[in-house]
Amino acid sequence: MKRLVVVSNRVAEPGCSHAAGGLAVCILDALRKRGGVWFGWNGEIVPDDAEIDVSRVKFDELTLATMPLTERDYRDYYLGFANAALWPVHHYRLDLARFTQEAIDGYRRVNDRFAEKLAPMLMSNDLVWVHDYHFIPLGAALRERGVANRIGFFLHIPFPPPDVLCAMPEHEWLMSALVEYDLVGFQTKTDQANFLRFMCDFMQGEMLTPDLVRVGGKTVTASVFPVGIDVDSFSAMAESPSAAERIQRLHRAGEPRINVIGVDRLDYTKGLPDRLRSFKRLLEIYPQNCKAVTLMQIAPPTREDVQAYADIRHELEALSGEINGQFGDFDWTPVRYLHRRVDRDTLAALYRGSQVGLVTPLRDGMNLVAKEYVVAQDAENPGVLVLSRFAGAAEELQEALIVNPYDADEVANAMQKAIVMPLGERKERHAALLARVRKHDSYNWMDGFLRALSACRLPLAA
Ligand code: GDG
Repeated sequence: MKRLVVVSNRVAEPGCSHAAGGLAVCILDALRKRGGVWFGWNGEIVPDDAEIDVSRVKFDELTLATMPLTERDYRDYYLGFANAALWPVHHYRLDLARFTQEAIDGYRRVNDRFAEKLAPMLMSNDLVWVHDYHFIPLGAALRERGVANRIGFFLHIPFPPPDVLCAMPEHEWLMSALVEYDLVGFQTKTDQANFLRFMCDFMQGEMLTPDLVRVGGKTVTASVFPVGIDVDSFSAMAESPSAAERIQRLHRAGEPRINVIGVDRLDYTKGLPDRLRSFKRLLEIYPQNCKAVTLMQIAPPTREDVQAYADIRHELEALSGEINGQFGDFDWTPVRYLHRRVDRDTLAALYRGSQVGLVTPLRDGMNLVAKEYVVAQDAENPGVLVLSRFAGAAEELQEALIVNPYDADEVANAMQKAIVMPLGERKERHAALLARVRKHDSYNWMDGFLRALSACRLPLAA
């Protein structure tokens, strides 16, 4: 079997995946099974004049090869371009996007440096798998350095419609870099279609087959590989005796007869203020839920150095305070909002102890929380998933209650439907959802991508 080399911005050590985030979760699940090298940033920030070296740590079959970023790189590449330009544009939020020349230059510089360090580490047979928007031009930078290996790219976040994308300065440069990969993978058919439309309408691409496009003498395969989770290990966590004990404690803590759960990094794409407004509408339209239903929202901090993230935090705190002030009582807190990370076992227990899973992003590549919620349920008495139509997961998870997260009344009505749903219907929906989550688990995702990459025609050596 060929050696696998995975590249992503952040590398997480097995056992302490401190970065709460979907990408780390699914890469680690995948790499643990197969072994290989994981190359990326170690989370450290060093002075601008520091020497940058790659360090290596081995965990059984997995080698982590990491390096730090300089202060300037962190500011320009990570905060400036990746998180203040690419992230909002790809989530259709041009209003929040900030473009500066320093940021674009920093993005190029860091991609070049990663290519510079990675190229000599590669063996000619390695499969190289680059992840996400931080490294769109990495494949092209590797090709410039003579790397002729098969290189694949997977985009974890949405690919926006061409009209949105072309508002970004340098979009032509970025998109032409994607053509240097042999395979580009997306979460959904919508993302794939947006990409192919961009290639054909804006870059004179020509479709050779439904997923093979030729652009300026290069061909690239664009396919769909929905990300999944490690179903068996997550369901074991949710079914463990310690989870049962935690669930009992949750209910003993008193308040909720019915618990609605939300788990999201505190990111403006996740629709948290809209979610709280929907919960407020639930209490207004169906007042019988007062004192009976609690929304528990876990929202660990993320990217706090970007202004838009500080803003969303204030908005959320004000809203939860307002709802608790208006509706709460001595013996009932309607919204329990935790602005911190909880450990994964606790999360599994919280999902299982909650009758409604509320996953209502305004735009999301896939959303693993939706899948985790389904897997964590007791099949004999499962809870109900309320899912945004704008999460990639909605393309598969049709048996959830699918909602428009911008429409507070629609979400409130779906929550009410979930709360009163008869056991038979809950079981039926849950069984169908679980089958779909199993079909696209983390192993199938990795296997599907790597098979497709291996099947791509080798590029000509540079
Ligand atoms: C990106 C894309 C795509 C969250 N809070 C805590 C915690 N988490 C874990 C969840 C889940 C993961 O983080 C979040 O994954 P998502 O998929 O929901 O979202 P993003 O972080 O935005 O991930 C997304 C994903 O990449 C994979 O391709 O699905 O669309 O945006 O696993 O459980 N984990 C712990 N404590 C927390 O407080 N332990």
